[in-house]
Amino acid sequence: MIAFNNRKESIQFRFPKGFWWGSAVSATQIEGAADKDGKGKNIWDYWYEQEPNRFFNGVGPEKTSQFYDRFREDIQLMKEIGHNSFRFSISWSRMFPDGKSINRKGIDFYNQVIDELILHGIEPFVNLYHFDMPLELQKMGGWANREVVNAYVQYAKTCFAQFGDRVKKWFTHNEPIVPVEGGYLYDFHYPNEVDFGKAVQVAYHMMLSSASAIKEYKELGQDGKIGIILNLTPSYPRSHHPADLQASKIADAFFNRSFLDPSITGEFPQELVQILDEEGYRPEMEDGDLDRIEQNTVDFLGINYYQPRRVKAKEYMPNPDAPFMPECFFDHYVMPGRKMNPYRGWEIYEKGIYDILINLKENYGNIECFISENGMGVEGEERFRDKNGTIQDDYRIEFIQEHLKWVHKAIQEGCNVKGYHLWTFMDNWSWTNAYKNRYGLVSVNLDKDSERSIKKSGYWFKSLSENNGF
Ligand code: BGP
Repeated sequence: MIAFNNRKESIQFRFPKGFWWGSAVSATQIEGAADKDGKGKNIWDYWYEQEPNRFFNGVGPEKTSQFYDRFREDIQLMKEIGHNSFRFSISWSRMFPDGKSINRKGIDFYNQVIDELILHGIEPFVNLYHFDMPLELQKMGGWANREVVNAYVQYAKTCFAQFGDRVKKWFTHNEPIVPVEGGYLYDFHYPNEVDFGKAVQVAYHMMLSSASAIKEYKELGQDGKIGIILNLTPSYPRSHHPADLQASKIADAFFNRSFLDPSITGEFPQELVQILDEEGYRPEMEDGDLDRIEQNTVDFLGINYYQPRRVKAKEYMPNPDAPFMPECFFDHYVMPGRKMNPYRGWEIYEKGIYDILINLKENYGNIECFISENGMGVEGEERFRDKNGTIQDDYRIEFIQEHLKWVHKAIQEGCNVKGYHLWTFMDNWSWTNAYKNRYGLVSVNLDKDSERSIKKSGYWFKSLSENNGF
């Protein structure tokens, strides 16, 4: 075991008392047991059956880290690496295999996970939707169909009733913009459509589902909090030229404010509403919807931050025959000299996390928030395993530290940040990328029956949590 000599007096970046240290996962990415104990299929199980070649190395969601069968071992490891909190998602299709009738064994499983976490002094943070639409509901049109909003509300109510006595931190969605982008604009999630109008309808229904679940939660009077988790990609213009500034503002409205504003303020951003109206893409709504959204805003916010978005004004007129897209209003821009993660093609810009927090403080009433995902994916990480079997991931420790410095600065300046969760606890299957990029504090050796071993970053995380800083 690696011991970090992190003496209390040498802590330079100390975080507020009670700071939440932990990590996040999602059901489809870790559970496995895709058809065990009555679980129904979700869109990932189905899409993989249809098109296995779309998945890295042809590996599908059945080959995950086996959390369903090994959760006690994993929770023990969480404890060992200093977690005081942990976010997971509930698999909707494990709870409601056909989208409508309940599976008692699904309830049993999550009860056991929650109890085991609490037994180990780890607070469960529970998310209701992480990209995994039950197949039977997708057959009805998924989020494009308003009836699915009702099914989701039933599912949410069941979860609150079954688990709400012990779970006090709830989230309606993780990164709701991603299924919109992946499923209806850019072809990286099922159902792989490219249809801007449908994308808008899907986004609207997801937002409505979030407000509806919040309403139900509040009516139950359970003494917990409910929020949403958004992937915020701060939008930076290429220059201060008004055309670049305007392009960046529109990108921000599409990709950040579309969910951020209604979730926190109860209102959609005017810039976006105007574009949708002008272009004829206003979604179908019913009377009372906007009131419901306005009256059921979040108690707190989870922020997933990986990389910024760099934007410039459009250089060419969009092709009039091409499908309508957000990119009709801006172009992406590669900033010269930007810092890259050498092991995965994403920009690293640590200050982005600070800019997000300051924006929340200045423009969103300094809402209570925490970093709900941030992390470094590494392709081919096995090559960093030393002769004792430990992955020497110093790059990950540095990545976390550099981001935490900015979080610390934001807190010093009054931002209302309560915690930091890393993506992720252990290496896991990730959507079409399958096992390509490893993110865990704990490695999962797929060649050895998913054997777990704590990485150097895991031991470091323990010292981080114990010292409440570094
Ligand atoms: C976030 C998702 C996670 C996870 C992570 C890493 O957007 O919430 O589910 O996938 O990104 O992404 P990837 O594995 O594609 O590098």
